[in-house]
Amino acid sequence: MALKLYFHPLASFCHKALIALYENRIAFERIIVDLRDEASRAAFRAVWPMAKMPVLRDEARNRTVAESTIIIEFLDAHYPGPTRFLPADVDRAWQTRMWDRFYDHYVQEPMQKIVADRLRPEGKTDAYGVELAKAQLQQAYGVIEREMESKTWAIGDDFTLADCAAAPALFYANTVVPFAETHKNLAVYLDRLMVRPSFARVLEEAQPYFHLFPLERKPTIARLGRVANR
Ligand SMILES: N[C@@H](CCC(=O)N[C@@H](CS)C(=O)NCC(=O)O)C(=O)O
Repeated sequence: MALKLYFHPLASFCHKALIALYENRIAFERIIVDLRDEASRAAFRAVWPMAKMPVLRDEARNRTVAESTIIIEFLDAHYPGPTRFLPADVDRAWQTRMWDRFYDHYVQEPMQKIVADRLRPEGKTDAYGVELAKAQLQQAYGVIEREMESKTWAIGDDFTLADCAAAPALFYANTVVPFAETHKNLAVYLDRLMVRPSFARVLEEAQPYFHLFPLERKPTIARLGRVANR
């Protein structure tokens, strides 16, 4: 098979790439990376020395593509389908990139910081860093709440790269710092993302691994149940 995806079914940045592959029904070989396993980690490092997932390998083009956003741009360019992840219109394109960056930097990264702190050795945790990450999530929730007052998807009517970024970021962020009771528009948006068939499939495949999530509160595919106002 021309395309290989190196990923883990629980990993949020991997979800982002999987959504794009499932949206356009692109065939690919799955290579599950287990970073706790020395052989798996070494094999992955040989493909991408930074050892950050996801990584896409296109054998037909002899290309190794790292970084979830770039993987989606690559798929959009070389394996286009009915869902276009980057709008052709230049203004809509920069808005898409801006919100993709927003979800990665201000939702995924603080969420990862909070989760990763639990995996640190005793005496090496960073309580102040976790406090700052929680505050940044709250700040981001406020921005998204206002933004999603009038939108269906992250930049308007069309599902784009920005929604691929938003889906796993909000899904795990809601597990770590729940927002269903405090941010209605945000909750409605997450519910909408969770019933999108591409992301619903990603979550279904991740479910058997949810018990490995290192916080007491585990992820759940139960919808938030907030009723859309439009
Ligand atoms: N900026 C990267 C972030 C990738 C990333 O942080 N991946 C996580 C999994 S969600 C990872 O590989 N973590 C392993 C580690 O940090 O050792 C992207 O967008 O792909």
